[in-house]
Amino acid sequence: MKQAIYQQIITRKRTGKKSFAVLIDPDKVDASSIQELVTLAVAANVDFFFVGGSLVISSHLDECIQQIKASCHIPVILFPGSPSQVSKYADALLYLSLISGRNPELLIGQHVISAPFVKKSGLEIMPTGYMVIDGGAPTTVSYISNASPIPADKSEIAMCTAMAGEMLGMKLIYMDAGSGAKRAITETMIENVAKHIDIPLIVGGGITEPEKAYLNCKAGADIIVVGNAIEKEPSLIKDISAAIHSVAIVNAG
Ligand code: 1GP
Repeated sequence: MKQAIYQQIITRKRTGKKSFAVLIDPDKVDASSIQELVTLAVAANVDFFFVGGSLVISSHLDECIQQIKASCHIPVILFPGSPSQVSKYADALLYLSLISGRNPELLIGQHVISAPFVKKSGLEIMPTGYMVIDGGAPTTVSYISNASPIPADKSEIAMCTAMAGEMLGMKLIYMDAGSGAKRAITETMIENVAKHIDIPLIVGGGITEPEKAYLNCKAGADIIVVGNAIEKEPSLIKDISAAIHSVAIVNAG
């Protein structure tokens, strides 16, 4: 099993470095906007591209990833909304199990159906406990999965869910308030979850400002994901990246 990207994530965590992932939804970009994002991301030392969306309607996922790969060395990690969003051109795949929900299809059902296809892709597979947190607006994932998000003020539910995910063998935990969330995840919840797990913690959904990204990292997030805000204002990449990379945690371990 390939592990290069995961090792990179782990090494960054061990050395106290925070990472920035720019989320690209193939439905919302064209060749020229991809080029602009890549140029800005390279200049800002962005660590990863996440590519995917809850509903990828267009069919240019492969082309989108090929274009990114041809223009830079930033690793491309698939963040799929459904099993059809797999592209062999990416570097790795967040193999998501919706552990905050109780829909068996998104916990294991779709994985069973797509397993041979996913394995054949040759991608690095990163088992990820995916937790949707209430962000004040119904998310596509909650609607489609018919699964309610974890209430924003129930840190202990988030903490226990993440701990269970880690003990079940997940390699990453992704806490998501949903794309375009009205309220991003609170630092209280991030801190609570981060304190109780050793695996890297990804946080995203509704982050629109460098300060919020900075505070999320201080609270214990290892990777910050931003999509919507950058779609609206690509130049934000520079400031958000600088804010995230300015957080250096002295790690005794
Ligand atoms: C959504 O976490 C991602 O799944 C990013 O959210 O688009 O709100 O930045 P935004």
